[in-house]
Amino acid sequence: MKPNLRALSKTATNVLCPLFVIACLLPAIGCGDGGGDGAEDTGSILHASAVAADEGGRNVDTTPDDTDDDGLIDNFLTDTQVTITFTNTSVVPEQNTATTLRVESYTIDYSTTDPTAPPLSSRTFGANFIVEPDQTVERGDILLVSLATVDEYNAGVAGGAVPTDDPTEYTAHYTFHVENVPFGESQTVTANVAFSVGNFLPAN
Ligand SMILES: [Ca+2]
Ligand SMILES: [Ca+2]
Repeated sequence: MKPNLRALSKTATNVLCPLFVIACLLPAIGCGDGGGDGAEDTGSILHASAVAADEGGRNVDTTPDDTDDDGLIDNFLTDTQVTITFTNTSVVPEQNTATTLRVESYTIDYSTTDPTAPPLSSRTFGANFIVEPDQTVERGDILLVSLATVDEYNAGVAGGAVPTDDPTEYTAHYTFHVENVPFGESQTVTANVAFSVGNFLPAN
């Protein structure tokens, strides 16, 4: 059964429009706490933050390894993922203004403070998960560095962009593209995650 979105939207509009009057007053007293652009239009503030890394930080391996010295590679490269929590809260906490949000995609821009390290291209990945009002969702499948980006790094180094420091420190700047489900409005939320790139050996 396909839900009647028009009816749903109309109902939500009827219920929530009075609350938006309150929500729209809020920026004057500073609701822009980095929860995401567009929050004032939807009644929801989405927070995104990376779960703390294990000791040793986030390491992205650039080179497959032969860990037992039998001449055969036994540690292959994989995409590196990061766990990020998303929390959907009301713009006006006392008024329960939050509505259902769907994270649809995310774009990662990479930066490094190492001027000789290879620049890494922005990448956009699809997503499709819901964060209900007052809910926190933990996603362990958010890409941090794909194999394509590792290839780009290796090609850059091979081409002469040799980092000063090994491993090389980068930061992933995330922009999550979010749709407010009942209203069809878009909003974004950002998060930053630091990581290291180098030839690492797998942890035992
Ligand atoms: Ca081996
Ligand atoms: Ca390695």
